[in-house]
Amino acid sequence: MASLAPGQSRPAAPSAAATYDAVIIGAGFAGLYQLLTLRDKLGLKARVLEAGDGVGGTWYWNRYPGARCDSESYYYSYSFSDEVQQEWSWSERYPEHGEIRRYLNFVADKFDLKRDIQFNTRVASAEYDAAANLWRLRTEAGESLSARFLITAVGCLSSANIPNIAGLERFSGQWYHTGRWPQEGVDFTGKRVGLIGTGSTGIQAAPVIAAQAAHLTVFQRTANYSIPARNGPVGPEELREIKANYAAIREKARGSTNGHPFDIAEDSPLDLDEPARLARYEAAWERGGLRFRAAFRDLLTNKAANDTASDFIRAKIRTIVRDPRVAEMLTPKDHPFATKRPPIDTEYFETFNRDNVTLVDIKATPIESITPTGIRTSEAEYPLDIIVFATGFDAMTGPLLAIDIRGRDGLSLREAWSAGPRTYLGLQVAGFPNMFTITGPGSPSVLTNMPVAIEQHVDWITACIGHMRRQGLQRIEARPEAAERWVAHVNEAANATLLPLANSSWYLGANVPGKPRVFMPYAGGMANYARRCAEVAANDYEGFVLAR
Ligand code: N01
Repeated sequence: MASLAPGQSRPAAPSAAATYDAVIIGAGFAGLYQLLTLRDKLGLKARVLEAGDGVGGTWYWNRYPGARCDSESYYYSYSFSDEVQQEWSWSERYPEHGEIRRYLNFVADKFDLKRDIQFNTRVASAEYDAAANLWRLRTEAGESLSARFLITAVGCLSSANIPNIAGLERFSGQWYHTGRWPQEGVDFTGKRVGLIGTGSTGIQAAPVIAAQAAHLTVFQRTANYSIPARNGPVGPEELREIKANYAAIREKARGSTNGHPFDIAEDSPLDLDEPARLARYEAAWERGGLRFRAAFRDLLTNKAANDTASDFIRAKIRTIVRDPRVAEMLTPKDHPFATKRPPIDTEYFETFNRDNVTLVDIKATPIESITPTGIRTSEAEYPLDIIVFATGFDAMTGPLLAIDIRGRDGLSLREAWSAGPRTYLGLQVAGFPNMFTITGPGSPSVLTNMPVAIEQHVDWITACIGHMRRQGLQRIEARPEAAERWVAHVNEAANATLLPLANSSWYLGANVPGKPRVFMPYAGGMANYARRCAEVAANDYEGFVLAR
């Protein structure tokens, strides 16, 4: 059995068909906080089932070189405990994956959560038993559990997308997906490395791999925009100020469009003359990070406004990258800036000025196969020792559909979502009573700073279950017509933005062959969404059926 993380205690295995008030799947940000509220606030008998051997969720699996958060540490964190906020000190502006794991272990230990987490346990199936009003779960190891409430805290980006490229099984070197990175790390010293994928992950990994490997070949399908992160240490003075102002910082994040505690400018780039516009973009570029999007109010709603940002970044790429041919290949042309989740980087474009880095455009010269010794495109063969797949995830629905979930009358979630995910508020699926999906499709989730979205969902679910227990209610289920209306509203919200213009975006499921193209997250804004959820609860949970 795997060793325990520091401070981890091993919970007893449950007896056959142990029954809980709630089973939570996943021990990342969402699962940990959900366990805490259900167990310690409501006094429920709750258990977390977690596939990994430690807490962390996305940060348990994503340990690839350069993996760090794109949101800033002081607000990519829990807000529910001022003690945690005051006791924990972040070392960098953007926390590295190991530091986030240490943070989550600190929280789990502080609240003694691990005694109710069963690690190394992957859930195979969950079926609703209507007669007993219970969810019956089976793990891959064959254990059975049942629970009144099933709460999925499986993350939006946890189901690795490994492209089906002919010949991979014959490759004689090593290959890895970034989202399943070996805990012991990978030594690239002296190796010829091929990196497929230039999303946020590939863009973080490329400079770090290039600095260590003998040679790095980046296989790019779609050129991407990226903004410099401007990472650095957080000094003691800054830390003191953050800790003194946490209440205001959190309030601002919760009241924002995407869970970030900063203001979005109120004007449009089209209101300014060119020198003033460029000066604004320069300042935003120098400050770095996802906040670049806040330089103007309408970058995601007005194509002409967006063009000015896209052109600014294209010009930056041409300035940074010395070889004009390579710069041209790296210049995004087929989608507006930020319609795919914008990466932030540390010397990504600069990496292509190194002698040991080659860029291959696999839209122009597609990969034909993986050979025993490398990758063959329509034009050339690239000898490799290691292949890194930074090819992303079967996002949002993938982790849920990986479990055989069945609601009323044996209806599988896969059938219910055959034309794309349909939820009410991203919290429940009609036909799946007492199942809650934390940051499920149809909620703001991945369009926000995740801990804000997670805390809002957990608090809502906890309040809902608390209400049910006080009222003696045993079952809550989304009404199909409420879900239909919500799905229509989710589409409407997406169509009011430029987001659907990115054809190959994972927001649309377009990165996974055969996946229905539906814009999955809710683009109407975090604060609006939270208000709507609060109204639903205040109106006696309108849109849900509650029963004894
Ligand atoms: O995945 P992606 P990611 N052949 O889907 C390419 C979050 N995140 O892991 O654009 C060749 O964005 C694909 O090409 P294309 C963040 O929300 C957060 O990078 O589809 N190439 C693309 O270039 C992010 O958005 C953080 O044409 C193939 C790349 O692989 C999300 O995770 C850090 C291919 C996949 O990009 C996902 O990012 C990192 C194929 N068959 C990620 N299939 C932090 O906050 C796909 N590609 C730290």
